[in-house]
Amino acid sequence: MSLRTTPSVDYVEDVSPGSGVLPPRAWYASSDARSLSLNGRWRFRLSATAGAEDDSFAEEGHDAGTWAEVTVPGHWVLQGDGAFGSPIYTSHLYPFPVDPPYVPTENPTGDHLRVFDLPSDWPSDGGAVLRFDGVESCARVWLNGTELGEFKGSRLAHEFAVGELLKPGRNVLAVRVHQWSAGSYLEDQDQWWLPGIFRDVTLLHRPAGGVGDFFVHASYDHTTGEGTLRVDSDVAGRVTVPALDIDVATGEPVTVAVEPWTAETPRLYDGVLATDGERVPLRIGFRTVALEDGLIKVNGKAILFRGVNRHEWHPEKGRALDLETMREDVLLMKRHNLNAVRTSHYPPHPAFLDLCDEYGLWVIDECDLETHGFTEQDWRDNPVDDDRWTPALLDRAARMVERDKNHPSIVFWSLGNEAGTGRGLTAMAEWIHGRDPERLVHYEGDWNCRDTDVYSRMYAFHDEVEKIGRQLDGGTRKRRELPFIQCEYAHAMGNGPGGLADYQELFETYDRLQGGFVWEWIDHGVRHAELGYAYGGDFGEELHDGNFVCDGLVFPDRTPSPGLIEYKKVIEPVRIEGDGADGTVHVTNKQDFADLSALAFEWSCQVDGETVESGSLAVPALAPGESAEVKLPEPPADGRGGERQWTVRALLADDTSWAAKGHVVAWGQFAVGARPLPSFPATDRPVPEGNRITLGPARFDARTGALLSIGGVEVGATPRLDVWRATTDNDDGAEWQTDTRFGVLWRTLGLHRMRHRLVSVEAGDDALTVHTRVAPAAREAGLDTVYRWTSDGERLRLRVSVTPEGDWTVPLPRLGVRFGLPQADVVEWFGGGPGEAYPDTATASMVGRWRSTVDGLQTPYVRPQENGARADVRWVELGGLRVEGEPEFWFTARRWTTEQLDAARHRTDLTAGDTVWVNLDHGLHGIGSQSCGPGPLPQYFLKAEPAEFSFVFSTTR
Ligand code: IPT
Repeated sequence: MSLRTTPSVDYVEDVSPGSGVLPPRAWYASSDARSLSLNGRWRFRLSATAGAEDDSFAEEGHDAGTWAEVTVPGHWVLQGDGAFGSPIYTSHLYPFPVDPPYVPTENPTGDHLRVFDLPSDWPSDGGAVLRFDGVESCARVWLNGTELGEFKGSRLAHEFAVGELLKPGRNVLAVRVHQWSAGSYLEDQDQWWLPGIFRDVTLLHRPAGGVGDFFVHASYDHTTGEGTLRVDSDVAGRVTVPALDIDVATGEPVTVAVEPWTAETPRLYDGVLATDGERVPLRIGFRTVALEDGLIKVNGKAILFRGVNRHEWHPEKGRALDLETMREDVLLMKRHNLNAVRTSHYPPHPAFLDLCDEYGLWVIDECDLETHGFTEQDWRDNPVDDDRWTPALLDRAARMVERDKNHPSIVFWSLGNEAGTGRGLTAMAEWIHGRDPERLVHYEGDWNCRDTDVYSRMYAFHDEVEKIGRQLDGGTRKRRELPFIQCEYAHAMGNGPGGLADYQELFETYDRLQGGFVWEWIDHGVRHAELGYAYGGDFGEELHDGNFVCDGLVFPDRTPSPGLIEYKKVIEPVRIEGDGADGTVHVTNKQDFADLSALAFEWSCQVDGETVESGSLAVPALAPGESAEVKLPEPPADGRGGERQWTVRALLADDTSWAAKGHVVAWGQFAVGARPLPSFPATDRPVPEGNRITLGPARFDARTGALLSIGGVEVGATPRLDVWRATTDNDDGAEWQTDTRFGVLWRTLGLHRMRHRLVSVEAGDDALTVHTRVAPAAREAGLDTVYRWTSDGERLRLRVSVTPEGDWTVPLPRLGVRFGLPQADVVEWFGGGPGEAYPDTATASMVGRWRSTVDGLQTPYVRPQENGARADVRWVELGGLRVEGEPEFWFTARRWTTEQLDAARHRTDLTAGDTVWVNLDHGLHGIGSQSCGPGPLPQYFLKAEPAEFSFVFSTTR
């Protein structure tokens, strides 16, 4: 056999999808046909260009003994400790010149070699197929020295027929992978560029008479309660479903009474497709997806997506996910009340879709297609509007649909993401509609809905969404008749997203609004020895988009962020409202299909945040959409004169596949009466003594009015006005945002460098009054601030009065006081918790008694920024002090200053100092989601206006 010695690399820049590959087909695991996983350690050689090495490595007997090794599935840039290059992050810019279909000469190329023994009992009949589930971005393949072909389409399966080439005993599989190819132009998703064989490689025996491709059609007629099953199969055979007594020939429909499949009730029936040579297990879910009355309906009912966009991500393995990680995603989603996933922006590993079928999630399966970088040239030369590329687009559409068509969870096919518009997309939509008329087609870029069955948008502001809900948005006639979803909204970058509850209210008010998918599931931080988690720029990329890649509801290690906790509360499938005064609870089943029989309800009553009584609450098994009023028992007597409140929880009544009995699904809280405010008679008078003033338990500096100590507690830094916060990603906003970005304005105004001018210190009859003016350099605007200290002999009260002076056109980041304590560790408070909350992210903040440590209060955003505030705090104790608020306040404590937090780029930049910095805030500005969406709604602005608030300090030791 002779191999070329001068390698031709033309295929790399060829727009065609590839050659030598088998037609796409359904992805399944056979019951009886043999398979051999070729995952594991492979020999690996990296070259700098596509044609640096000849083909001889693919030849039998090639000595790869000096080569390195990599793990398959995997990305070579995440292996070898940097020896194999490093990841590149760009959001939408191509990291190479836009010169389609050409790619740079510097084209990292990984030669992979795997020698394997064919098991001695490998069947000799039939054929064999070699399957690659995902290779980025272009692969050329040889088996035992014979070239099989080459392909592109990174997150799609590709198979080669290899029966003739397999040998008993030793076989040599050679795969050359190029990081860049013409296909890269179609794969400009907002994520790390990560070359490699990153999904499974499997050798599959194909027995004679075995199953080829098949298509399970399982519909449900909600008017009769019957399902109709028809399995079309390339190779004729029989289909059996024991639980339904079904035993029919392939191609033949059969109708029987069934329980339907929905995301809420994911009933799957086990079946078998048997041909002469093979048996394939089926997991059948009966459901009918339709566009009816301008609504997306499943089984005759309109559904509401409570969704999320999921990229595949693991902080060490990149997009090479194992089954347990996929399951963790699904379990976390179910436990947080999510019911839908958009597989942004490519078909996921097929096992993930099995899990969606099994646990119950609606899926928008998205094609591996994005050409976003062409927006930089007004979409000129966009491959989706260039017939030369259409075969590649159709190949991608077919590879998605054929691979995934047997999943009941998939209700929409999505053409791709951010690819502009063009004939190629239309061709894809036409092909998909023809091949699978039983599902709907999605694509966001098509605002006229020429090719789609839904009007889909991303990051539309609340007011526009409301307009669309009211059908006042105009548009083409076709669009006006379609339902609306936000395929992306609520950008979860850093602290946030804010405004979720406001969106949900709209979704639940207008029928046309069928929900949305938060952007996005997980922060794509890369585990890094020095930085903790790396983001764009940390690998020295010449072009990058920084931490825009860390915008998930879970941190890189999948710990839920406060955003996920908030989302869980906002999308509760049961709404629990109530009137604490008259003891009525109003329960509504917000689900589309399931009644409430899976849930048990519990009430508890708290006095000052401590539960004093609890019991179970009988709530009828309400049907979807139904509500009921339920009476609470008499509240416990108001003996202590404390603050009384009810908490009602909905818990899983039994274990489910995704959470254990007792898991809290939803809750509501309602006050029995108003909070009694602390009474505080100012009985003591300030006593000046040299350079000190004593007032009750406190000592002050007579010259500056600074608080020095309260009782035995030294105060490291006196409470003084603070308006600054380490701007969040949402404060800073995206550069292309046209609305005001307050994070930028605040800094321009100088709110991060306020100066405090002491006007006077006055020891009066019953108060020590310190008058200051707080303002930044170069500006006339300032805040006249008066601190009035009084004491009742044991405690100390601070009243802060703030009057803005000059022209304040911007809201304030925060308004409160900051002080320092030399030591504090354990923190206890009565107020909102357990997690952080801000004005427009506070739905999940539950009023109660909470305990944490100062370190435990920090939210580990990958790029450090304002975090960790607790809402509605009545009192807090830490470092020997107790602080009570009049009114309730926002509490934050950290071992570094706001300025240090602001300057940090990674968490590893933050080191604990010897002071615990405490912020007691009267107000905080909202969070919004302007890193890629609207800023906070006006009702969450912290306006610069006159304010007065008080704190009562006492010691706890
Ligand atoms: C939108 C993209 O579809 C998504 O992939 C991601 O980049 C997201 O934004 C931001 O994180 S496109 C947006 C810039 C309008």
